[in-house]
Amino acid sequence: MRTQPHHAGRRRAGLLAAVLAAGAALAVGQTVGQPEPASAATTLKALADAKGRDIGFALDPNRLTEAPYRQIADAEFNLVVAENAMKWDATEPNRGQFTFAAGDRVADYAATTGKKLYGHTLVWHSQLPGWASGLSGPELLSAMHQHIAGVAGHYRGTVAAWDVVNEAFADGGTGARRDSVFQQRIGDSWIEEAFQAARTADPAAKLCINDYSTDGINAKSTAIYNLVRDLRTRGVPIDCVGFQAHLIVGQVPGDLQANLQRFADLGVDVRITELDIRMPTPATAANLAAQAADYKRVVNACLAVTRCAGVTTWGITDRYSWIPAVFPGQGAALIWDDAYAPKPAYQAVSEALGGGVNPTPTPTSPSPTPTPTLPPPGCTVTYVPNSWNNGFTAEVRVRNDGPATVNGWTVRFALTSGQTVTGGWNATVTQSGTQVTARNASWNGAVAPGGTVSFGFQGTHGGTNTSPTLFTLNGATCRNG
Ligand code: 9MR
Repeated sequence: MRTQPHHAGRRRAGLLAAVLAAGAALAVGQTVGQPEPASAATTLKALADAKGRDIGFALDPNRLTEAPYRQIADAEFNLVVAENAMKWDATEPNRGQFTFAAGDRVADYAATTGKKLYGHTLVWHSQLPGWASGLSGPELLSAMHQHIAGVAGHYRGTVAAWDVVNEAFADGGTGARRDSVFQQRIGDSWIEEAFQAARTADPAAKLCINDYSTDGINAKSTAIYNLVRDLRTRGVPIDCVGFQAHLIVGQVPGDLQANLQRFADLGVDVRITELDIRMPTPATAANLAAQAADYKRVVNACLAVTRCAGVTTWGITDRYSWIPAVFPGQGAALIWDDAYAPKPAYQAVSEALGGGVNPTPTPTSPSPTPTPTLPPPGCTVTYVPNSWNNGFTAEVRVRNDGPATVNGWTVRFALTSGQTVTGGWNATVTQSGTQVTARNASWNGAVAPGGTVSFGFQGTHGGTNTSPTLFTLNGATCRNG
C-alpha cells in the first residue's frame, strides 16, 4: 500500500534521552551506566496481559538469530504475526505444492514462547504467485478454495484469527471494490467464498477482513462497514475487522475510536493490525515526540473500545521496516530505532497501557548511545550432514553454554520440503511438516554446563540436502557452532 509522502529530520541525541528513560523497561539486558527510572520497569507484554489485550508484532523468522531482536520479541509481545511467511506466494508457490517451512518457524516461535498466533493472510491480490493470477474465473475460485483449505487447514487449531481477505477495497473516495483478479474474474462473491472456505478449514479461528486507510470514518471504511453488516445479516462467517494503521506522523484520524466502535457495534471484534507511524528521515526530536503522542492516541483508541482485541506493530525495529523501501526518504516508523534503542513512542505505548510514567533524564554531557549488553545464547549447535544421492544422515551436537544443568531437552529445527526423517539415534526424532523435534533418550537427558550431547537421524531428500540454520534448545535459540 501507499499513501502520500512527508518531510523532516532525525537526531540521535533525541533518541538518547528515550533510551535512558525506557531502556530499563526492556527485558533485553542491562544498559551500562543507565540511571534507574523512577517507577518500576515492566514490559508492554506484562501491561497488555494485565489488561487482557494483545500487543503484537510482525515477525520475520530470519531475524530471530539476532539477539536483540529475539529478546525484544520474547519479552515485549504476547502476539505474533508472520510479516510475509504465511502469504500465498510463500505457502503455495506452485499450484498444489505447499511449503510451510518459513510459516512453521513463525508458528513454532509462537508455540514455544506462549504467544498468540495471528494469521496473515489467506487471500490478497499482492504477493500472489503468477500461476494464480493467470487463472480463469472458475479455476481461480477453485484454486482459492484449495489455497485456503491448504493453509488454514495446516495451521488449524494454532491460529487465533486469520486475515482471510486483505485489501479488497480501492483507494480514493468511491468505496468501490479493488479491481483485483479476484474481483474481475470471480465477481463480488469472492469475499464470502473465502470466508466460508476459511470457516470450513479452521472452525475455531476468528475470521477477519483487513485493510489500510480505513482507520477513520471515510468512504473506504464505510464500504467495509456495509459489507460486514451485509455478510453478518446473511450468515456469512466473519468475526473481526483489522485496521492496518500505516499512519503518518501528525495524522492519526480524530475519529479512529468512533470508527472502531461503529464496527464493534456490528458485533465483530476489531484490532489495529499493522501499526507504524512514519516520518521524514532523519527523524527530528520534534517528530519523535509527535510520533510518541500519536502512538499513545492509537493505543488509547483501542483500549477505549471493549471489542478492540489489541494493537500489532508492523515489525520491531526501524532497521527492518518496509517503509524506507516503499517511501524513499521516510521511515523511523516503529518504536525501536535502527540500533534497537526504545524511542519515545515505546514509552508512550507503555504509558497508554498503564505503565508508570518515567521521567526522562537529560544527559548532562554527550555520551555514546548505550549498547545493550545481551546475555549470550545458552547453547551452541553443530550440524554435521553426510549425504548421498537421495539419502543422508546428520549428527547434531548440542553444547550447554548456560550456567545450569539442562534436565531434559527438546531440540527443534526446520528441514526444507522434500527432506524426510526416517529414523534417529540417541534421541526420539519426529517430523511434522518441515518441523523436526528431537527429544532426549531416557539416558542422556542431563547435560551439565559446558557439556555436549550428540544425537542424529537418517533421512531422504529430493536432490538438494539443505542444512537447517536455526536450532532451539527448550525453546531458546542456539548459536551455530
Ligand atoms: O512488510 C511487508 C513487506 O516485507 C513486503 O515486501 C510487502 C509486500 O507487499 O508486504 C509488506 O506487508 C504488507 C502487509 O502484508 C499488508 N499490508 C501492507 C503491508 C506493508 O506493505
